[in-house]
Amino acid sequence: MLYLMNHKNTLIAPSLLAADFTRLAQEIRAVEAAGADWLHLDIMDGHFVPNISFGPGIIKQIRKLTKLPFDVHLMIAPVDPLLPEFIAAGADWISVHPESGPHLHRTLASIREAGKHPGVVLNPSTPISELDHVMDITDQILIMTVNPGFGGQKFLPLFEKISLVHDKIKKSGRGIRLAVDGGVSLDNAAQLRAAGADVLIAGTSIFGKGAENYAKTILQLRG
Ligand code: S6P
Ligand code: MG
Repeated sequence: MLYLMNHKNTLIAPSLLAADFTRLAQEIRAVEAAGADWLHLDIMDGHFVPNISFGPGIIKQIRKLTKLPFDVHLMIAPVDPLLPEFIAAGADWISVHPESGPHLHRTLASIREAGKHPGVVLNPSTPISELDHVMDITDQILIMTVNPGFGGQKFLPLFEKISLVHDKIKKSGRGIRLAVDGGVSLDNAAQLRAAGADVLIAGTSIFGKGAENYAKTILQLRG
């Protein structure tokens, strides 16, 4: 996949969780017009994480509203039985936590077999070694800089972990995307980019500022 090898640009993925859900269509169109690269969709089951968000039905409906790639972050367990639903609903990138199923390699392989981009999400306490034997079947590594479950939490400064994963990606020779999620803002974006992050996922720091500021914030996060 040559296009995976050639990226250098930072992508900005607004996390819909922080949008105004009474105006979902307008919010999605507004971040697309403001220059967002992906739309990040957080799926929570109240079991794997202590909160519930939305499911494949909503994804299917909003798929009609935008051409933005859907970056689906699954915080559900067990994750495997519901994968086909998210694939059918229109997910483009699907990232899973190693703790959400018994066979990470098998889960990632099934996402790839469906023609989607598999990703691995590491919680703050999840070791980098979880990536050791799945680098060849991963298109995105997502480092959590909060414990998953809620938007608007305090950023955990895991810059060293991000740099280590960046080195690991370099060694792999594959253009795996390195994403950071949780408390990302203008206060830490430059340092995250310097550590090697090339996808910045941001909820509160984009949607919290009002639609008139979406374009400016996205531009500043991108650096
Ligand atoms: C973690 C959360 C993240 C989301 C989040 C980011 O609980 O579920 O995975 O992507 O919405 O939001 P914020 O406000 O920290 O940028
Ligand atoms: Mg997320």
